[in-house]
Amino acid sequence: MDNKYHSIRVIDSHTEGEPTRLIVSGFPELNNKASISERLNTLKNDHDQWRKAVMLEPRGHDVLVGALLCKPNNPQATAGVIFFNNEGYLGMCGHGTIGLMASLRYLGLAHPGEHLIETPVGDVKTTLHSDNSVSIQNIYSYRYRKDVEVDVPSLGKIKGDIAWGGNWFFLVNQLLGDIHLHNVKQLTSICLAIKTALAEQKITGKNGAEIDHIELFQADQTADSKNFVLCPGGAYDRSPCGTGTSAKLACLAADKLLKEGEIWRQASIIGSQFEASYVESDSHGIIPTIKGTAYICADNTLLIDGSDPFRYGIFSE
Ligand code: PYC
Repeated sequence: MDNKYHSIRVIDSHTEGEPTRLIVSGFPELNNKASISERLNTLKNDHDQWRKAVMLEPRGHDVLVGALLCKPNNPQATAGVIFFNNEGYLGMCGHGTIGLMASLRYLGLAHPGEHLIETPVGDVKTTLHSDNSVSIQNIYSYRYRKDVEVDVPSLGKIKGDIAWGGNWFFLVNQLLGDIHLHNVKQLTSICLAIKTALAEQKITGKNGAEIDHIELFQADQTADSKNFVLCPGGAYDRSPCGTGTSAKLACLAADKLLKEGEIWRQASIIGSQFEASYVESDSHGIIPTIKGTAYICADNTLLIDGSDPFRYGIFSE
């Protein structure tokens, strides 16, 4: 092949409708001795153009979550992973970890059984089941604040809980719009207005962390609840969102509405579902387990032509 092309091998999958692009090779070497969070910082500070090349148009799009396959520090771990999207980096990604496991299985790098995965925010235990479904035992999740009021122009005062499930979420139980695919535009603008108001009113997660995921809920006939999750890049999660479901379980546990070990079925706006449960961790938080299924969509080589003015994607500074 003409050596003006730089090749990046990717495996694309979707987990309950939400896509993950696993980067198998072609990214710059990050120091394998460094922790996964240190490697995330190196990627972000020194090589961010490669994230843009695979996440932004014309090779990517705003719904896609990227997962860079990394050599783990712990020899007992199967892999390390750094998650990102069109906007930047994610601490953890539930649907992405399920997609990662399906892709590792496709590549022959993981067989049914238990696998430890290193992420920038901690280790995640996963189980690859023989029927292709995957369970992930997420990191410590907790509700940080209950019934926080935010004044949202055009909506008025909205109450929500702030919770951590590997990303920061603002969870609104009040029905603000029908959670249905025909209503995505309205739900998106509601969530964007809430996110902007939270930032303007300096309502944050712990230690001033930005709340970058907004989650709305509605009753559902086939599950315990249906959600709509707006992700930081402005796209909605097609899956029920692994970290968002973890944040939901943390709130349910704190309100004593769900017992340890009890199953919670969280549906997404497209009707796909995660099965979730938790074990208590301490008086404040829980360890959630999320189960879902991912399917392989493509085994691709992305080509980056050195003379392409859009080789690092289409973006505005
Ligand atoms: O499944 O945790 C998740 C997730 C985060 C952003 C998109 N999906």
